[in-house]
Amino acid sequence: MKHTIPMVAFMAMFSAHIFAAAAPQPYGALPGPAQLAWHELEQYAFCHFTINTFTDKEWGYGDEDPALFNPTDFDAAQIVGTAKAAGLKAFILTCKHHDGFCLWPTKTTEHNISKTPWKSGKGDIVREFSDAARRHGMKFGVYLSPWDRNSEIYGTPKYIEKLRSQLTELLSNYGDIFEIWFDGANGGDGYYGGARTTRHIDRTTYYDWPVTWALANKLQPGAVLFSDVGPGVRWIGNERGIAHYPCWATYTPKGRDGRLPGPGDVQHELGQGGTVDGAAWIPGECDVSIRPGWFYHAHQDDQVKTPKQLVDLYFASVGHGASFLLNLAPDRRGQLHQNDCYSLITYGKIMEQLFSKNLAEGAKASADQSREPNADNDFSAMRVLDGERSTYWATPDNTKSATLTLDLKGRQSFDVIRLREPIALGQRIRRFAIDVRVDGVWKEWVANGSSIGAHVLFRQTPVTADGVRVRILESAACPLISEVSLWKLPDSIPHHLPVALKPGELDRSGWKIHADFDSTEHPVAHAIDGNPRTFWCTHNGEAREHAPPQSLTIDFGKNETFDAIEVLPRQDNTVHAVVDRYAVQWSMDGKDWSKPLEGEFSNIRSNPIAQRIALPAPVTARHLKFTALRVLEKDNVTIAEIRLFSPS
Ligand code: FUL
Repeated sequence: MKHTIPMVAFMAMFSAHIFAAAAPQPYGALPGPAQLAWHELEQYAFCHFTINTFTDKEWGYGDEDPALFNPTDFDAAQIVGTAKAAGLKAFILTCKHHDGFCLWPTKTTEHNISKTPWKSGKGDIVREFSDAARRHGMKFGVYLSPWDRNSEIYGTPKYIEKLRSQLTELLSNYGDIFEIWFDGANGGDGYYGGARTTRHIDRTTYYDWPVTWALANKLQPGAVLFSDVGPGVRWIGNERGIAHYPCWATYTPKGRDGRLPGPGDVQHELGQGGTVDGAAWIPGECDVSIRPGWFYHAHQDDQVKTPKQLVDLYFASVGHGASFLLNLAPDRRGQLHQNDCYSLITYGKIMEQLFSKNLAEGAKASADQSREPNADNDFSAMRVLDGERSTYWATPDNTKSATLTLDLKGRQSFDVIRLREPIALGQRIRRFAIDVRVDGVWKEWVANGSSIGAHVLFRQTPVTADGVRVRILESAACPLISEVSLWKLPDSIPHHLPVALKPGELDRSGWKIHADFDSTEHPVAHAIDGNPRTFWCTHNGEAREHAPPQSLTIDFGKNETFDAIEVLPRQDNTVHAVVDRYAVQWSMDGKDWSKPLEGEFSNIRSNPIAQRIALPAPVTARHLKFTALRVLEKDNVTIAEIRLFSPS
């Protein structure tokens, strides 16, 4: 007995040592191998290109003649290559949309590509895209609509067999598939083999999803299965490409009626943020189209999202912890329109520039607590800087809060920070804040950090600092971090589409524009964005209108010579707030302005076309001021576009 106490103490010390040196235990729901691989993609392409491209519709009824599908100059490499240039890592094709038309020569229905004039019925669009994706080093995925408005047996159990046969064809004949996309949409009515009726199905039971999912898993074990409820990846709950923050990778789906949900029956709102400590690992995916519609419509050519909008979407999706599924809509040639190409390629360049230099490189990382190393793992704070997702800084068990500090290699200027947890061990951190050290003083930079998971990015006010500190305030299990990195966005991100310059028109891409009153709803930047539908408006929706005189000023960034100014009034069929008296002035330095040249826009009420102000003689200046002196009807000011022309 006499030896008991020292012996117990010795054992305790010994086991504490063993315990401390062991790797941390996983916490909560965990990702499977296919999900771990999927998390590394972060952003990838969707492609809606089928019969609707040729009928100008978003949903086909199912009665479309396959002969309509006839791209004049199909080029999978142009589409996939542009997606690659945008930095997208994979490509998911709508192999069959709701109209039931199959883009591959399926044995399950006559309603397919072999009945089209394209390549005399010998073509296979799924093959073309899957081959092109592989050639470009990108993964390939398939979208297969469960709803089929063409099939005469839709609504009967036999249709489920047909759907599974289609799935089997797609998953057996086109190589490795990384994601299978099951759409929850089901509008009821359709052609249904000529019945032209409405068919209701019970979304929770009709498709018998567990059996279909098991089939998919058997044929493609490396694929993640997408639907409103997963089981591999969940819908984020909107088609705007925006995840909530926090956005947990774990999720407990809830059905509308409280039953265990099937796809199409889930409370979508919940998908936006997931569930903290949710039942399963089902991370969110943000799907959004680069155009207003999912399919190509020529009248939307000027509404393609700009590079700036794509960057914003990246931060609202990947930045919040979800993935970014960006839809591309090839035109009737079977290629991406030049505006889409411009935005995608420019977006790719911006992101490449953003991630070209990690400003945390060369820093020294330390922590107030670190786990003891063992033979396999070091667990030190320096692991957050080694660029490896699988290595990480770890704290001792039972730790719930800790601080990690980076002493940067000198002063660094940055505006983006990315954090990662080693997700193979679960999503653990619940709350954190980030400070930066500026001139020796710590200042809070990110206040409300919560979810991290595979990735979270914060785009903040640019700062020049020599230290960064991550304060973990709450964690469900001892916190682990595999990456802290710092980045700087390029100074200028194009916020307009390229528009063919009119003869003599000055290029507006480097211009900076400013207004006396700049509204958030209709910013003055709209006056030089090349889009005639958008406009600057000094009424911001609130009670107060900002009445004339109202000025906008433009800095060309260099001296320009011009002899005409063109002003386009708003083009939305109203004369409210349309300018009909103006003054223009110019300046070399933005301080000393020329005498105002005043004038009127005659007949603008009846004919609101572009108005040309011809200057008496060519002017060389760096700045222009346009002042609206009077408007029609309302008490605020609107301008759709302002352009300058050099002397011919
Ligand atoms: C929706 C569909 O109804 C749209 O047509 C599109 O395919 C989109 C990605 O999913 O639910």
